Amino acid sequence: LKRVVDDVRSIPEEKVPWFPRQIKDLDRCNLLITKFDPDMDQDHPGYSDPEYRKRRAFISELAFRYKQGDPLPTVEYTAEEISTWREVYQKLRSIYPSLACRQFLDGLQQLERECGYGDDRIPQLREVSAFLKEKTGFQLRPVAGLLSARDFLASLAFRVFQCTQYIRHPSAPMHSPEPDCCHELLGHIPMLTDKEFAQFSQEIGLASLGASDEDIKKLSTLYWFTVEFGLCKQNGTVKAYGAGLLSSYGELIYALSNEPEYKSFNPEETAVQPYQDQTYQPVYFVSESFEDAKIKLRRYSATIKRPFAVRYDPFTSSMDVLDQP
Ligand code: HBI
Ligand code: FE
Repeated sequence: LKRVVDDVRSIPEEKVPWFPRQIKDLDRCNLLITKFDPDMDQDHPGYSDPEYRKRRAFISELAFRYKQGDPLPTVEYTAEEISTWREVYQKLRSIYPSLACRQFLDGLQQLERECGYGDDRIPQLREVSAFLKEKTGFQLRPVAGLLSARDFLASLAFRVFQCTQYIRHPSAPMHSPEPDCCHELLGHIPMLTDKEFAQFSQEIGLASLGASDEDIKKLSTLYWFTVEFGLCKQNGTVKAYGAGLLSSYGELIYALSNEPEYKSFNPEETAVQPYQDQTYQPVYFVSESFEDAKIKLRRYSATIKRPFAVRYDPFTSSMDVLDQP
């Protein structure tokens, strides 16, 4: 019989890496990877723009100060920021109907009708979070930049999506080396309005809790080739559902151009495929459908060795940790 254990340290196995047990613990899941940020990366389009860097520092501060349960901070975006958003929105919006999957188009349409999405303003995390919570139970929290894979995945287990709130540099509206609000709001959020996809995302998160570094690497690679750059079949044609594609005009067109290599999604193979975070992907994985990807991922997760199982309790927003018989 399974029993709930209070402390994973009581499990007689090698040390289990710390993981959040309550939604409040996500305040500690804040390890940033700074390799692509404008203060560190000489190739970042904002590297030599002190005004941009100052603005970024201001918006980062809102995320650093945020504690679970606080109202989400709002940002008064400048005319220049809104004009960057408009350019990204219009260009991408024009190619979505032919290249994005049905779930994405449905989600975006709902956001346009009911959540103020459009080319004239940047949606606030607060209103988007309230909308998502009603659709799929996902909520947002602000984050200052690219998070470590372990912390990012852990938050998904609680149906929390960590969202950047700054926008890319105006000199490069069609591509950003790091996540920005165009990537989150246009790439990720429409998909997170889909129940099937929300569950898929949470399951990757659940599989990551307390996993070894090696398994985290595999899960983040799986995440990369599905949630970020995934393609799926729909009515006999291939469509995009990955957020990295749906927020990058150039790569979205490239990914569906027949130029790159396509492989069929298979977690064991996908999890060890090396990937590119500097330029377009040379290879994309195509799944038969979401349902298919979810079933395969669930089967894969079951093979990850952990001395315990986790189950999310939505009534208390906490994890039940069960030891294995
Ligand atoms: N951090 N802020 C942020 N946004 C992401 O989309 C994101 C991240 N960290 C890691 C990550 N995505 C994934 O690509 C995997 O490494 C989990
Ligand atoms: Fe992303």
